[in-house]
Amino acid sequence: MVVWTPEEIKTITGIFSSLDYEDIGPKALCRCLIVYPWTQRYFGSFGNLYNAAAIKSNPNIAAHGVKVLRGLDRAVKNMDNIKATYAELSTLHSEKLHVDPDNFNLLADCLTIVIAAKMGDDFTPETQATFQKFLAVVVNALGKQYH
Ligand code: HEG
Repeated sequence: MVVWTPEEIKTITGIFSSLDYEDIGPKALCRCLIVYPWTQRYFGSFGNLYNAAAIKSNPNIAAHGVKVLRGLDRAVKNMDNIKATYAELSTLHSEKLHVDPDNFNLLADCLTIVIAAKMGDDFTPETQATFQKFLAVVVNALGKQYH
């Protein structure tokens, strides 16, 4: 059972309340697809992913990036119950989409980098520690239904 301090909850809700999903979501997903090109295999029906420019201007990828952040929003709103909140999403990624769960960490790291770049000096080591803890819980919950 994950325990959150009031300070950690404040940090996480603070980050997400000031986040522009339409900006950060696409940037994080694009970065993941460009830096780790094997992650592109799950998006074969999304159109042109030929190079970095194509990925960054692909509207289906942008829309999916926003969708992923909205998915994270559910974890923020249910911080004491992330595992149960993500049970169905985990089953979907495992049984239907067959997404290798290692990829959750890759996307989480890309999201951290994009948010760090956006927040600049406000992304202190303490903020990073809390954000990494949050993402670790999310990644763990998304991997729960794999067997
Ligand atoms: Mg996943 C669908 C969230 C990582 C590939 N992802 C979805 C959906 C959500 C979501 C909310 C829509 C589910 C639905 O339609 O009911 N994804 C989500 C989160 C994270 C994540 C929160 C991790 C932080 N996803 C992830 C990774 C990959 C991936 C790492 C592949 C590298 N997701 C993926 C694909 C779909 C979804 C291929 C289906 C897209 C579609 O066909 O529309």
